[in-house]
Amino acid sequence: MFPARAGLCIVVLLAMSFAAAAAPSGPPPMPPGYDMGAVSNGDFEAGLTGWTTSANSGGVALTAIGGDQVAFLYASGYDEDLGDEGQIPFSGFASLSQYVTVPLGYDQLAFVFWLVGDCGYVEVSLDSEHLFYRDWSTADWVNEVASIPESLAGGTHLLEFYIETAPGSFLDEYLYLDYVSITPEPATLALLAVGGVGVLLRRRSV
Ligand SMILES: [Ca+2]
Repeated sequence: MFPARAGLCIVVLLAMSFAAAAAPSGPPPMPPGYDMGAVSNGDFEAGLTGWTTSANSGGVALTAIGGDQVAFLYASGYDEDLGDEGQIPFSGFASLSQYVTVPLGYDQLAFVFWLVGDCGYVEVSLDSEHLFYRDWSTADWVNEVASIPESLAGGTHLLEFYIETAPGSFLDEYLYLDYVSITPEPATLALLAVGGVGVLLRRRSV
């Protein structure tokens, strides 16, 4: 599957006449009522503090867009260290991760991203559960919300954002990321609030 995809990417590359994919022109929109919830430094305003980075070519860095700090993952389509000999097949990757403890009732992973590059993919996972996948670029910031399986609530899991290039595509993959949060769904939040009020009422009546 990958070689076919790489071939397609080379065709696309030629067809596009090396037209560069658009990078973000302005800062990401902050989701309404944004709350990091269980994630540490999910808005990257403290740099990459709390996050662990990994990459085999290219890397993970931080960049400011319109004064807003966003994580910037990039993977190279070839290994510069190996020169021409290392170009095919080669698959570059980069990842950004942190361990999160998902409180009971917290069932929503939200983030804002902009993907540049059509020859690789981005995947978001909590341990072995894949919560999100995309292999085509975006033309703007995307406000994404993924459901967290109930089985993961109450436990500590590795939250990972991962990008990888297709072997032999020669193309790089870039992910701009901001406003990562793990929170209850608004409906769940209302139930939790009602539950909280119930506890208060019970305490008062004692
Ligand atoms: Ca930010």
